[in-house]
Amino acid sequence: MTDRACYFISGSPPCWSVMLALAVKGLSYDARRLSNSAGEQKSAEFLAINPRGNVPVLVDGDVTVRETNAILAYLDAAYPEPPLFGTDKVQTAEIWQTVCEAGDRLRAPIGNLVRPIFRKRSAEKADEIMTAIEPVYQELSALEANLANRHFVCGSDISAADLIVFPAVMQLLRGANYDGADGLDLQVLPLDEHYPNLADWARRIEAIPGYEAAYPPHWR
Ligand SMILES: N[C@@H](CCC(=O)N[C@@H](CS)C(=O)NCC(=O)O)C(=O)O
Repeated sequence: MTDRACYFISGSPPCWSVMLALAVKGLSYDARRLSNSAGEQKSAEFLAINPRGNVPVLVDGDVTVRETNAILAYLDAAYPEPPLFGTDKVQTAEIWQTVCEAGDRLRAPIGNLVRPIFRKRSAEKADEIMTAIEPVYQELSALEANLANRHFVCGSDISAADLIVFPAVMQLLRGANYDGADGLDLQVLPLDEHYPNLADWARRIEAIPGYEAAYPPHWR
């Protein structure tokens, strides 16, 4: 029995980031899945936990935290080992910079471009999707170059930056492989061919103990 719970929607990159952080920290938790299609995040019961009605939310004993980055920072303060935000000011600056930029330049645009694919509207939205992915390619290429001589996005150790970038990249791959993406070549699969360093990096993250428990249930 644990006094820690993570409220999540399956397949949500922010939720996955938090669950991966819990895995990296080796913390047990109750994974409380909410149904987006049933609108459970807007239920009176959940609004009592988060009046904004969105996820992820971490409840850790008597502390309740919403917002992905706030949760990651909270976890690092409450459970310092292993650190998610580096051990010196230069690392901390780079990690926070990457976390913020990845939210804006990867997670948000990828979420926007895969949504029509998941809704099986990729044929009618093909031009918009292919335009929207252009800046994402630039980010992926920069990551690919960066990972040529680093094991993780901000150095030799996993950090919050990896935990934000990884779910976004995985969502893009799922979109590229989705039934509804028929006829649309997003130029990311197979990842080993398009971005081999990213593929190696993804395998390092997949090897984290606790990875399986964090994996989006409806993707299994
Ligand atoms: N900035 C927020 C974004 C949270 C967010 O967009 N959550 C989505 C899931 S990815 C959600 O709860 N959507 C359902 C809703 O807003 O009703 C964070 O990173 O925590």
